[in-house]
Amino acid sequence: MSRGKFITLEGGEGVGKTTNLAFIKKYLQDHGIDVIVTREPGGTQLAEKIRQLLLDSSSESISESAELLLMFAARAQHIKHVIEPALSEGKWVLCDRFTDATYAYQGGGRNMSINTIEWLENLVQGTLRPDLTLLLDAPVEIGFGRVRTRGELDRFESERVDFFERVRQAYLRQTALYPARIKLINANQPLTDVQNSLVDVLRPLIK
Ligand code: Z5A
Repeated sequence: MSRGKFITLEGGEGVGKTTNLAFIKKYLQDHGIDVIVTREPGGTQLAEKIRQLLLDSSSESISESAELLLMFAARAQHIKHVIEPALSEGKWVLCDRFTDATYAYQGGGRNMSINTIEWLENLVQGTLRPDLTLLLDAPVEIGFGRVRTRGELDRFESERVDFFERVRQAYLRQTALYPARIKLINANQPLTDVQNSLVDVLRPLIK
């Protein structure tokens, strides 16, 4: 049996990851692909507990190093218990955020060392990298406008606009570094146009 494909969906707040995840799942299933959908931080019992700790805005302040290590701790569990087993069984894995988010939020947003992130990436993932990453990109204020009416803000959502500007720029740097893997999708257009762009990228992969 051939190994499944690993697809990640990335982008800043409110760009439409959750909305488009459901669309991509259906598109792949309609083409006969066995796909599981998961997310980071999270995806296993322990990793979801870590997610709660990371998003809780009422907890004690979390140091930048602790945040980075918790992201990778959750990722280690997720890879071992969900991602690798599914890929080995020939299933495709569609994941809402992965390590590009660490480069963007901890590297870009928090200005943490890229070398340290790379070191942890190699330690935790070995050779595992996504086959395809779809980066939904939109100006920060567009994403904010779509989601800031949802009520209480989590620990990341409470960050200021300049934090999210750095996140966006870091995502764009990742895209420039890995153009074959990361495909930039303009998320600042009507949903049907975003989804047509997604299909254009996905079509060659399922042939
Ligand atoms: N994080 C990190 O720091 N480091 C890491 O390594 C990882 C994560 C893995 C949790 O992420 C936090 O973890 C995240 C980074 C950090 N924090 N932040 N910010 P998350 O993915 O759970 O949280 P999120 O990014 O805040 O997700 P979100 O706010 O739910 O956004 P979204 O999923 O991209 O958006 P959506 O829910 O699909 O869409 C939002 C609304 O816009 C909704 O009403 C849609 O109907 C609407 N929408 C979507 N597309 C369109 C278009 N094209 N036009 C108009 N309206 C649209």
